[in-house]
Amino acid sequence: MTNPLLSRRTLLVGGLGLASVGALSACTSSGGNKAGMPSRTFGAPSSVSPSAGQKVVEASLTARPATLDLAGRQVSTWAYGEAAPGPLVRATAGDFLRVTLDNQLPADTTIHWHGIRLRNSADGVPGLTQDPVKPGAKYVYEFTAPDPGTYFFHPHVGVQLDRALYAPMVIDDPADPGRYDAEWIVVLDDWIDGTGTTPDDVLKKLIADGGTTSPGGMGGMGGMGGMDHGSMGGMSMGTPPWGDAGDVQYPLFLINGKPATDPDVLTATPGQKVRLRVINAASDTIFTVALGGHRMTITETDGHAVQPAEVDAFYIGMGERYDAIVTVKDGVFPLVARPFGKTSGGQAVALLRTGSGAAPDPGVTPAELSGQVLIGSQLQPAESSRLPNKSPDATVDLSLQGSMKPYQWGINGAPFGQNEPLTVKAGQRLRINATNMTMMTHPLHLHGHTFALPSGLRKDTVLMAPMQSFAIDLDADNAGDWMIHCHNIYHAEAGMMIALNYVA
Ligand SMILES: [Cu+2]
Repeated sequence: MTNPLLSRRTLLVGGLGLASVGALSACTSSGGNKAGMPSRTFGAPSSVSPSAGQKVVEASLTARPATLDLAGRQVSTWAYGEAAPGPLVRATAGDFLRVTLDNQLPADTTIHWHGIRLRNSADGVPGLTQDPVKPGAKYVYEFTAPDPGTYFFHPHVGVQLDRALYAPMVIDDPADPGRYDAEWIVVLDDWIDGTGTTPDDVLKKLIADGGTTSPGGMGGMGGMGGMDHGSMGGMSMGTPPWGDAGDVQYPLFLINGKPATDPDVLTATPGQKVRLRVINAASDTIFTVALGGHRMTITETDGHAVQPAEVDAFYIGMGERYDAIVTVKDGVFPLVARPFGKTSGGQAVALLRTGSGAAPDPGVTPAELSGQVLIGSQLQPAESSRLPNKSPDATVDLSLQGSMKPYQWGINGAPFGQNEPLTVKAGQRLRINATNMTMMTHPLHLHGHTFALPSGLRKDTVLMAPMQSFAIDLDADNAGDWMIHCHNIYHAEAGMMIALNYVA
């Protein structure tokens, strides 16, 4: 308790009139249990076996320090192996996955299988579903992946996601009609690790820069405390509603681990139908994604089919996934992911090459970026993706709260570890009245389930604009203790998380 950040944090939390256990204590290290979390221990993972005839897909991942070459710039980081993103894990819906994590990091870690409706004990949340995996230790994740779709995985410890600890995961649909000739997995990231700082240092600085006073007192948790941070320009007419979209100024943005000056390239043949699987693995960046010279037909989000929507571009929040089909033209085209609301670091660019031609400038602005830009929550669900018609059996409120100054984020009046877990009974249709009471946009993510927006659109991660509300419904069909949290990893680590616990 000698850490000055922690002691000041304790004071701040005390200002909430709440118990002063610092949920942020974990911020000051890369691992370890959060103070304020239930002090549960789990031991070895419970054993589970594949059922008769179930195909077993095995993989192993070593988390370790690595040096990456980002267009000639060497950065020290932590990775799954020697590259960012880590290796693709791919299976077919219904397969049994057995993935061994070998922790060669100098810190505790875990793996969370983002978006997968898996058994609770494989969900990768230390203190809630498993013990942290210690340095030098191994942990075997065994689970069935029931639903096809585009997913990814990453640690659920500290701000480790903002290193290179992320990789795509694809669960194929055995009934897929095969409407495409080629596939391009596109993983977006914002990069700062090893550029003179680390994500842990970034978080410390955010907290330090947040100061000790809250405009309007800890009314801050009431919600409007972010008003002083940046402008409200994003709220004006004709511009997207994300308000002040990020906390961190990144020096680089990556597609498939590569900066715009050394872009990833997909080679295809003119006329082919290419399926894009776009994953936002960034920690603090909403992107606008466009493919120069093409319109894209969005077919899925977060693994769920939508009514096909042809767009020029789309927004993608941290943790979201969008699948699109594009019939490719002849030439060389930039796939651009432009960071929303960031004033430095340029943009992420990859290339689609189907013919001859020079590569576009790394700063290229495809006309599509200023065309029709989809806000994903406005998609309509495919009929096959709808929840059955049913009235809610129970309703709970979920209020996203906090501010930049002080740098303090929470749900339902307190940071994680001090807020009261939401509860649900198995078999219930639960309605969560979610409201963003802050002046920033937050991607709200639910573990182990997906939810339906009022339109019926199924998601596991949804962007909530400042002061926006959604009534989201879920079927409680996967018992356990689960997280609901903001997928801005800095907000989450600062407390913007809450548990959803199944109760008898
Ligand atoms: Cu957030």
